[in-house]
Amino acid sequence: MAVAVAQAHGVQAMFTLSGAHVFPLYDGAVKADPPMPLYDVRHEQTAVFAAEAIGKLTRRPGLAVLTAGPGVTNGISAIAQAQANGSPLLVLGGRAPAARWGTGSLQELDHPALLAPVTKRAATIAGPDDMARDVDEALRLAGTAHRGPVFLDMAMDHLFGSATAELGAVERAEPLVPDADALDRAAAVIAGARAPVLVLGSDVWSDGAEQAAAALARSVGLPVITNGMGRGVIGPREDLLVSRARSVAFGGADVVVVVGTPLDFRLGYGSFGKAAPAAVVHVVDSPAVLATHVPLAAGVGGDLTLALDGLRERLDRTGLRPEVGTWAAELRAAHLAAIAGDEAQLTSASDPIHPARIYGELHRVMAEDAVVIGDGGDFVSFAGRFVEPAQPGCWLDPGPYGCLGTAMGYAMAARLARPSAQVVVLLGDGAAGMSLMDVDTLVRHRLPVLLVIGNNGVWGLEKGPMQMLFGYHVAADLAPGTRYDQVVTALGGAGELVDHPDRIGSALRRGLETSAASSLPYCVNVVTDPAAAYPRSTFGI
Ligand SMILES: Cc1ncc(C[n+]2csc(CCOP(=O)(O)OP(=O)(O)O)c2C)c(N)n1
Ligand SMILES: [Mg+2]
Repeated sequence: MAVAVAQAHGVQAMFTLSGAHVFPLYDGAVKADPPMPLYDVRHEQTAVFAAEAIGKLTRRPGLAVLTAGPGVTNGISAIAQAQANGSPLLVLGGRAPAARWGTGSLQELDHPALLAPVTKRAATIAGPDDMARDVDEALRLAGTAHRGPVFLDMAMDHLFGSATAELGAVERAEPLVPDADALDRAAAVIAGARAPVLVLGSDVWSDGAEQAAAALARSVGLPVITNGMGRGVIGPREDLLVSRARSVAFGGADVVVVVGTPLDFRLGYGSFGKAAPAAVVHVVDSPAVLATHVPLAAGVGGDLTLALDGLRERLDRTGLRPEVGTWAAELRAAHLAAIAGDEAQLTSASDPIHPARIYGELHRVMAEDAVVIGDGGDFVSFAGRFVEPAQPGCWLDPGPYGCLGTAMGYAMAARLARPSAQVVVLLGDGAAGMSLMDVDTLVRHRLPVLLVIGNNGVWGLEKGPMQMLFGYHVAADLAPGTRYDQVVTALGGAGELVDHPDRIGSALRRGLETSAASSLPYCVNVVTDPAAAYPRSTFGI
């Protein structure tokens, strides 16, 4: 019944790791018409990360099924990440039998108490008769802005019971109409700007507002900085994109309009402007996530397409001040200068290999619709700088929760959600250790992806900062040159070690071709220079 309800909501796959507490859910998946494919993994975090990434990529809730006790607790980091990312997700958990509760049965734990802080709702389904209604409500809640994870568990004796229910059609929720006065205020602030910047974040994509966002930027000529899944809403060839001129833009802006992302550490907690503080306009998909920790010149909460179209219509009537064009041109020039300045690193012939060279080579082999996944520290920070997605919905980073270990789960989801696109997974060697065993899952389920490891033999993003803060470092070294490619090969995939810059390009090409031809993962394990740390001024704390 749960499976039928989930299918009615568009759920197409179940990610799980076996446990007797949830067998009836497998039975339901296998016997559903059509059957729901099961992707069985080697660690529950991979199941939840995969379901989360299905939510991110398809904008419909993903489904993970976790067995009672340790199955659920193993999934918690990924659930917390889904909460921080606003990813639509349903996690169904097994639960020790109700009839034995409190008497010491295997894996007895009251999960909802543990899950409540990291979900939109965490509850126990009271009995078989409530199953259809609760799952339906959970999927609705998870998929309604502001999106996020919902957790439900069901006692084993109830789950093995039976009930009947009428399944109604699933209607789309009505979009939340943003307040007209708030839109007027926001438009007035923008119309008075001399140096505005528009920031487009993940929820622009999640809320399906990428066209409205691009239309607003283009119609009024607003310079744009993108982040998270908002990357690619304005592509690299458009003059409005100024992401690489971030510090100039945020330093000189008098108005910053932030759409679809929180005013968190990634955006200086919402404080912009060097000489004078910039006025901040926050536009979000739900009033519940409007920033409260900084003064806002205007705040709009509601459906992002309606909000952005509403702003565009108001601004089209008034027009922006003429100096905005000069400011936008200055930012674009700074953006292009930063890109031109990358060239030396992207083509670096240094030996040991500079990680930037890997990105220089990737530029040559990556298709515009490639899904790029980053799981690691410095290696992924370099990716953020050097990889500019051409389309929205193609960039998967961990988001503000920053949990390492997403790689194989996100990779599974990307392969399933985008069957014909390249899937390029960028891994730090430290991060790789957290999910590499799930290469076995990619192999068993024939999910071909390219794994590129920036193997610097250190937890780079921790080693540098500890050295800077304490003058020494500890607990930051890994074994140098570990053959992660051989791990992938041993698990049934293929791969190779690259230790010379001139061999990166051909290895990447081979990896893409071999994985596509064999339907297996391929690992290009590049030994990089541990001294080539990502230059950073803040640690996000
Ligand atoms: C689950 C988890 N544990 C620890 C951290 C802290 N952390 C952030 S970056 C990082 C280092 C990552 O090292 P690696 O993947 O090798 O990438 P590198 O920085 O060396 O390129 C660590 C340990 C984290 N973000 N998530
Ligand atoms: Mg490393």
